[in-house]
Amino acid sequence: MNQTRLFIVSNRLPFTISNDDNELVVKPSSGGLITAMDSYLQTESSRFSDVHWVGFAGCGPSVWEKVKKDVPETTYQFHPVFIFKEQYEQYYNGFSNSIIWPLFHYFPSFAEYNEEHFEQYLLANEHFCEALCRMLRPGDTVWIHDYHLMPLAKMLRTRLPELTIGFFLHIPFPSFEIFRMLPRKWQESLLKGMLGADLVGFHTIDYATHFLQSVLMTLGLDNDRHLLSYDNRLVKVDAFPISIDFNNFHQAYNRENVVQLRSQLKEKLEGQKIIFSVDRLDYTKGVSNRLRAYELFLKQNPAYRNKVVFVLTIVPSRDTIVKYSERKRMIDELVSRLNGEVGNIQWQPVIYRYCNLPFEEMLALYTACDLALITPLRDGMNLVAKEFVASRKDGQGVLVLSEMAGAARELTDALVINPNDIIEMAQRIKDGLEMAPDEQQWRIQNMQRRVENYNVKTWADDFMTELKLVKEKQEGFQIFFMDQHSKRELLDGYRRAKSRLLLLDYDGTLVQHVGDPDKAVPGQNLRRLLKELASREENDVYLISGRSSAWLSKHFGDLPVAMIAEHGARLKQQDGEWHTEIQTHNEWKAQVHSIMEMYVRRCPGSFIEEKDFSIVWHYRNCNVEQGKLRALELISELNEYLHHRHLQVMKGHKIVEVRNSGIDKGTSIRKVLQKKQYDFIFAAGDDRTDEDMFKMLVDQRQSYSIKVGPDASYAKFNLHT
Ligand code: GDG
Repeated sequence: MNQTRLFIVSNRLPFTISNDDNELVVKPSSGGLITAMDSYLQTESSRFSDVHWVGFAGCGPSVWEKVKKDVPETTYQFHPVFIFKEQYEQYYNGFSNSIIWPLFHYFPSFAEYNEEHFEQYLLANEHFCEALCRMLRPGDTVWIHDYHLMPLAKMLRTRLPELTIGFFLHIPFPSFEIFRMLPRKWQESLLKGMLGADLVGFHTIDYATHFLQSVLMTLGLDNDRHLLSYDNRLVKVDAFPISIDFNNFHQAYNRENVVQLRSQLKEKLEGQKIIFSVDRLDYTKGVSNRLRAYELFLKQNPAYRNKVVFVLTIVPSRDTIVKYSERKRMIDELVSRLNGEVGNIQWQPVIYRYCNLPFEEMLALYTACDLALITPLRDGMNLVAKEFVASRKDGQGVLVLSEMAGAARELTDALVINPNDIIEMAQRIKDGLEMAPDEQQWRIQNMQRRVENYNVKTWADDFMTELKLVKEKQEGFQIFFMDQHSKRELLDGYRRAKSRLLLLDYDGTLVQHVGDPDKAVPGQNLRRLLKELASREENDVYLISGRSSAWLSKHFGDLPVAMIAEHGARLKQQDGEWHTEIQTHNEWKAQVHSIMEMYVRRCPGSFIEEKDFSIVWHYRNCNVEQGKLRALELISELNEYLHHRHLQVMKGHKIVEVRNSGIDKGTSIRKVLQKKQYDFIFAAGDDRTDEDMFKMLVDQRQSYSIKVGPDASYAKFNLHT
C-alpha cells in the first residue's frame, strides 16, 4: 500500500474535553466531518494509510498531558494545537465568528471590524502552520477545513512548496459586493491564503463563482473554466456538495430504540400533526421568521388549532457572543408569546427545547414528524435537511426547505421557500400538512436517490480524486522559470552561435503595457540595446508585433532591425521596404467597426484601433468584470458575422481583434526560417498571439523561447519580467 500521509486540519479536534464533577472527561464528537473522513478512509480509493488530525484541543498543554491517554483510539493520530485563551478568543469569537461568519452569511451589519482580531487570526493560523511544519514532509497531503483557517494553505505553501493541499469552505462564499466590505488588506490575505491550496472546494457552484469573481476583482486574476494560474501553480476551484452517511440514517428507522422512542412520541402527540426543526442557536437559521410563519398559518387556519404541534429544538452554541444571546432571548419571547396567545390549557402549539438531543431521539423526531421545517436565512449546505430525507425509510414526510440553503440546489423536490416571505412559508406549511401520501412518497424518494448516490463517501472521494488530478495536471502544465543553469546555457549557446535569430515581441515584452498604447514608446536604453544587438553581424533581430507598420517605422525605422507588423500581415527586412505577406480584402472593416462602436458605447473606457489589416477593440482601461463580459459578448457577435468570411477573431491581452485568416506570428516566422538556417534562436513574448510563434519553435533544438509572465505556455521558459 502507498504510504502517503494525510493531515486533516480543522479548528477543533473531533472530541471535547469537559470537567464533569472535577474529573476531566473526553467525549468523541459526531460532527459531519468526522463521519465524512471515517467513511472515506474505508473506501478502496483512499490512498492513505497514515492519517493525522490537527486542531485545537480545547485545552492547554498541562490538561492535554492528563487526558491524552483517554482520547478514543481511532484511525487518526491526533495532534493538538495550543493557543492561549486570549488569542483563541480573538481568533475564534472575534475574527472568525464576529466578522467572517456574519459577513459570509449576508449579515454585514453584524460584522465587527477589528484590526487586532485580524492580527490574532493570522497569528493563530501561524500556530497551526508551526505545529504542522514540525510533522510535514514534502510528499504529504493536507486537507484544511473551513473559515477559521483561510490563510493557512499559503503559510504552508511558503514553507513547503511541494505539499499537496486541499481547502474546503463549509460556509457560503458571498458575492463580491459583500466580500468587498472587508478592508482590502484582509480581502487579499484571505484570497491569497486560500489560493495556497491546489484545490479550493465549496458546496455549490454559486459559491465557487463568487470566489472566482472576488479573486478577479481583488487580485486581478482571471480563470479559465475554474482553473487559475497563481504563483506559478495551477489552482482548481470547484463545487463538492457535502453529504451524509445515507445508510446510517436510512437504517436507523428500524433501530430498536428509535422505533420505541418514535411510538412513544406518536402516542403522546396523538391526534396532532407534528412539525419538527433542529438548529444550532444562530441568527442565520431564520428561527424567528419560522415562528412568525407558523403563527400566521395558525391564524389563517383555525381548524388546525389543537391539531398540530411544532417541536422546535435549538442546540446551544456560541452563547458568549452577544448576538447569539440576544437571539436566544428573542426566540424565548416569541415562543412564550405564541404559546400564551394562540395556545390554550389543553394545547401548546410549540414544544420548545434548548438542548443537545441524543442521536436516537433526533432520529425518532425525524421519522415521527409530518413536516420538517428548515428555513435558514443563509446556510452553506444544511445537513439536517439531508438527514431528514434519508431517515424516511417509510417514504413519507414533507420537507419545507429554504432556497438560501446550499441543500436546496440538490433537494429540488422539497417545498422550496424564501425564508423572508412569511406568507409563502405559512402557505407551504399548509400545503405540506395536506400533501397526499403518494406525492410525499415520490418527492421523498427522488431526494433519497440523490442523497444516496452522492453521499458523504462520494463527497470526500470526489474531492480527494480531484485533488490528485490537479496535482497531476500541474506536472504536465509546468511553468519553468528560468534558473541560473538555463540562463548560463542560453548565454553559452548565444556565444557559440555563428548565426542568430532574435524574435522580439514589443508590448508587454520590451515595454510594459500601459493604458494608452500610444504612450508605450521605446526609451533611449531600449533603442540603444536593440541597435547594439542588431549591429552584430551574426544577429538578425526581428521586432514581431501586433502594431501597424507605420507605427513600427516611426519608432524603429532608423535601426538596423527587421520588422513584422500586425501579427505577421506585413514584413520589412532590415534594409528593404514593407510588403504585404498575404492576399487580403478589406471590405469587411466598416461592418466590424460599427459592431465594435456599439461595444465602445456599452463599455466606458474601451476604444477601437484600426490597422491596415485588422481592427482591434481595447478594453484594458475598463472595469475588469464589465470588460471581460463585453469581450465575450463581442466575440460571440463577431463570430456570427465572420462565419464564412475568411476572417478570424482573436482574444489577446485585454483586446479583441479581427483580422484576415492565415495571419499569425507563427506563419510569418516559418517563412523567415525557410529562408535561412540559424544555430541559435531566441524568441520572447507575453501574449496569446506569441503562442503561435512559440509553437513553431517547439521542435527547434537550438531555440530558447521565453514567455514573459507567470502563465503556462508553449514557450520553453518563463521569466517574470
Ligand atoms: C457547517 C455549515 C454545512 C444538530 N443538532 C443536533 C445534532 N445536530 C447535527 C445534525 C447535523 C449537524 O449537527 C448540523 O449540520 P449543519 O449542516 O447545520 O452544519 P454545521 O455543523 O452547523 O455547519 C453548514 C456544514 O458545516 C457541513 O459542511 O452544512 O451549512 O454551517 O449533522 O444532525 N445531532 C445530535 N443532536 C442534536 O441536537 N445528535
